[in-house]
Amino acid sequence: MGYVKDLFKEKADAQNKEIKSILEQHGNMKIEDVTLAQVYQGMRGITGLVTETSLLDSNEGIRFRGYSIPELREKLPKAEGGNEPLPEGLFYLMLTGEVPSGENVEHISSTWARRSHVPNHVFDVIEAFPVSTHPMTQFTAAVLALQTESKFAKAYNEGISKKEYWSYVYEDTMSLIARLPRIAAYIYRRKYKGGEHIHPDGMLDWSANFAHMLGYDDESFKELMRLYMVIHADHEGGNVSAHATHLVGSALSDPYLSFAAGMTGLAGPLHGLANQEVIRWIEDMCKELNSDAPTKAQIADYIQKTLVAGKVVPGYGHAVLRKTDPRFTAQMEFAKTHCPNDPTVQTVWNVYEVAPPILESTGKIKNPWPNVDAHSGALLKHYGLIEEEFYTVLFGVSRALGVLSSLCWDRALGFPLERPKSITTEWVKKFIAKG
Ligand code: FAM
Repeated sequence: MGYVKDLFKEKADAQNKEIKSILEQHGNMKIEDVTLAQVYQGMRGITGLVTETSLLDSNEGIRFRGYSIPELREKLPKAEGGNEPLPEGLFYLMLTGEVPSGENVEHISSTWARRSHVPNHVFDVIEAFPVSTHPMTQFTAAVLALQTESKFAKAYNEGISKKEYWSYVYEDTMSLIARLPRIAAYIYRRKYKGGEHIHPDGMLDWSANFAHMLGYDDESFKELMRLYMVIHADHEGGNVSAHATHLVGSALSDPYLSFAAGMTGLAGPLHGLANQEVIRWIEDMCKELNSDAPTKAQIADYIQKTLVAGKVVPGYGHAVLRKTDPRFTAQMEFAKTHCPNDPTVQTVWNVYEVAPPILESTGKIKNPWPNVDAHSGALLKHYGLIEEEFYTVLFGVSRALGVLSSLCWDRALGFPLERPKSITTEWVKKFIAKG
């Protein structure tokens, strides 16, 4: 057993003990009341899940095991000559709760490089789709096709003790994360580059190899990929992709099946697909105005027009956050260093100045500030990755780090089948009548 796996098990055993004692002493403690409005309105603000990997504060943004994004950018090991954190390090942190050394990160990198082989039938499944198929559909189908490789499913089938679940989920997690860049790059090159595929380079870190297989060998694009893979990885447990992965995993569906569920959720425009929608919205605005640098007044008019048409302004608003998303700020800082004069980047910054007061003035939008998706497309476009339909796949590859390390915790902590109670409006009416 590898030392990361040993360390994870040690941490999980300790956590299990602690949870047992918390529940013995405080299991009946009430943490909040639930209103009917919350039940009808997307369960906002109802605490109902435990996710150990990260915690979201509505004003401060995400913290991974207690560390904010600026702290991660400082503390996590970097590639040689690089300034951005390596996502392998974030995975290690989310899984074990410890900040990794350079050596720990190299160990994860080389494990993933070793396990990155994708069987041919997965490519056959991708090839069976018309090229025009949305990349997220191809991606999710490819993950399902890869389920043939699940060690958990095989072991379960053969009959294993509950105590061993975590071990097979861990193995599947490591292999699935290792394989995702190859699958994603294959879909990209098939759809947009005439099927001219690029072989992996086993000497590169996970993100740099991904960039390489996509066809972008520029060092600063590799840095962007490292940052991108870190900031999109996890956003506590209630968001659609994390919650879906966790929910499906609770039925003991293996990590491939569970992650595919998360990805079908990420593919929705109110969640991960928003990064595609943002760049389309900006491009539609530029087309309509016949300008690649719309003025702030023009942007303000276009926002009003979007709202009047009954559409959302993509990249703005959040179910939990109430301030500018630090994932937006991290990308803005990256852009200030690498591409401050890019016209799309400048438009993103102008939208940031103009949009919040307009959204706030509607009186109903709870968070008028930008989220992670408001910035990412402009950066990708700057480096030539202009195919916006592909952007959510990048988000998905990154999201695997968070939702799968959480799945390891779910099984190591022995979490049961998730099954909240639902009610009908008829039930509600009777409940109200009873007073
Ligand atoms: N533009 C226009 N209207 C918006 C809006 C926006 N950016 N954000 C919220 N609203 C509306 C919302 O549609 C709702 O309208 P109705 O009452 O008419 O249904 C109202 O404001 C209250 O919504 P809320 O309570 O402020 O937000 P929710 O918690 O219901 O929804 C989001 C949160 C993210 C779904 C919503 O803000 C939105 O649709 N934003 C645009 C899409 C987007 O950027 N999604 C990405 C979120 C992201 F961080 C991620 O998951 N990757």
